[in-house]
Amino acid sequence: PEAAPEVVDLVDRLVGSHLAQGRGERIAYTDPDCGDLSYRGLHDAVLRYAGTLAAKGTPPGTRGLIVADDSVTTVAAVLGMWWHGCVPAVVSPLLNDEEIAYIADDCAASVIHLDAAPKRQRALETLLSDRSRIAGRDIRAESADSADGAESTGSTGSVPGAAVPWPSDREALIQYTSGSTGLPKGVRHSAGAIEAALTGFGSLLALREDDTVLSTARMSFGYGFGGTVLFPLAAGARAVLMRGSVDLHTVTAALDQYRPTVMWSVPRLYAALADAAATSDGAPRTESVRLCVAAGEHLPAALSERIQETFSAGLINGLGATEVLHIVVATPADRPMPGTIGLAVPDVRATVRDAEGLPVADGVEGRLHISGPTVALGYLGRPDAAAATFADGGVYTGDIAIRNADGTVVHLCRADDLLNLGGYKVPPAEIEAVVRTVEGVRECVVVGQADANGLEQAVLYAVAEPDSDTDRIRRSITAAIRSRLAPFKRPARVEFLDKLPVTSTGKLASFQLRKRVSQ
Ligand code: 3SK
Repeated sequence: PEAAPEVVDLVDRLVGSHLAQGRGERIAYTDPDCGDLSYRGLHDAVLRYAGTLAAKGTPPGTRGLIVADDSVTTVAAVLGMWWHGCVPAVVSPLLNDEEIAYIADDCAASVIHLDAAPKRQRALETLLSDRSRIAGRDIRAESADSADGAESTGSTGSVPGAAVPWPSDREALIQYTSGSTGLPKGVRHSAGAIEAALTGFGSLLALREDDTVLSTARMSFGYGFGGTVLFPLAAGARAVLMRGSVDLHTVTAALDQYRPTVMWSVPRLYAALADAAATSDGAPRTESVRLCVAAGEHLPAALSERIQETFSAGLINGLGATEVLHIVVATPADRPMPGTIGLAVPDVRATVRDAEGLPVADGVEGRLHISGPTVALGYLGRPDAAAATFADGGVYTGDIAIRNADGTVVHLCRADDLLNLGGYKVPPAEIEAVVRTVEGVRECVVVGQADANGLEQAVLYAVAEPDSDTDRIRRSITAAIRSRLAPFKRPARVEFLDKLPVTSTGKLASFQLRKRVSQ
C-alpha cells in the first residue's frame, strides 16, 4: 500500500480539489427541497458555515453535534466543521430525547446543529436550550440571502481564512452506534481512517464523476455517511439526498425521477424493490442503475441473485461496522461470490479468531477480526467496551464468521444479541422495556426471526396477566410502541403465549422462540 499522508485536508479532498480541476459547476447534490447544488455552491456553503462557527466563537478542536436528517445543509455543517477544525457527530433526530441529551453530554459538544421537522425541532430546542445552537433553517435563510448577493458581487459569504489541516492520527469524526446495553457508543475516527476508506473500499467501489448515487441509508448511519458524503464527493459524482421516511414508495419515485447509476441500500429495501419488480404495475424503473451496493445486514444468496436480476447490474455486497468506519469485506461488483461476503478490501486484513484472540484454521468458525488503517481510535469513554472490542491489534466486529482457504469470508451470525433490522442495530431490551410498561403485560421477550427473504425481523412474545383482555393489551402495546420507539425499532409481529419457554435450568429458551413459525 502507498504510504498514508501525514496530513489530510478533508474539505479539499472532497470538494476543493474538484474546483481546482475545473469541475466546480458539476452537480454535487440533488436535494428534494433545494434542487441541485454544484461543487462550487457546496464549497461556498461550507465556507459560510465555517464563518458561522467562527462568529459564534466555537473553539476549533472541539466537537459539534449535528442532529439532522439528510440535506445539503447537513453536509455543509459536517464540512464546515471540518474546515473550522471541529469534529462532527451526526445523529438522527428520530432518536429519543434521552438519547440525544446523553449524546450531547457524551461527546461534550461545544455547538449543536439542529434541523428537524418543526414539532421535533421545537422539542429539541427546548431540550438543549442551555447549549450553543445553530438552527438548520437559519443556515438556509443565510445562504438564500448570500446567493442573492453572490449574483451581484461574486461574494462567497464570510470566508474564514484557510481550512484547518487534519493530522492523520487526529480524531476527525464521531459516529454513534447502538450498545447492547442500551446507551449509544461514540466511535472516534481519525482523519487518516477517512482517507484510508476512500483509497481502500473506494478503489473497489470505483465511483465515477458521471455517477448519480441514490443512498437510502442516512448520514447518521456510517454506511449512509459513506454513500451520501465520502465516496460520491471524493469521486466528484452527484448524490441524491432522501429525507423523511424512506420506503418502497419513495425509493421507486426517486428511481424514476433521478435515474441513479448507483443504488446504495440495505438488503431489506432491495427485497422490497425485487418483489415490486416482479409485479406488473408499479414496477420500479431500475434500468439506469449500473451498480448496486448492499450492506448493513446479512444478504442471503437467493436475494443476492434476485437483486442482480432485478437491476441487471453489478452488485457489491459488503460487511462493515462503525468501529472500522466503513465496509471492510466485500464481493467485487463483477464477481458475486454467492454464499460469502467476499474478500477483505484493499489494505484491510480479515481473520477469524477464537476466544483467546488467536487465528483459527480456515473453515473453522470464530470471531471476525479486522486490522488495518480504518480501525477507529476507540470509543468515547467506555474503557471496558473498548478493551473487549479494540483488541489483538485491531477490532472485533461482533460477527461470527468462517474464512475459506481462498480468503473469502462467510458470515454466520452476530456474536451479540443486538437485532439487525434493515441495518439498524437494535437491543431487544429497549423494545421489551417499553412493552413492560403496558398494563396487563406480565412478561415479554423480543427475538429475531427470519422473514420470507431470510432477513431478520423483530417478533415480540408477550404473556398477559391472567383473565385480562388480550385485544386491549395488544392495542396498548401497539400504541406504546408507536409513541416511544422510532419506526425502525418496532417489532414486525406481536404474539401472545400462555407462558415463555424456559430451559431445564429455568433460563428463557429464546432459541425456541427464534425458530418458532408464526401461529
Ligand atoms: O453494517 C454496518 O454496521 C456498517 C457500519 C458502518 C459502515 C458500513 C456498514 C456496512
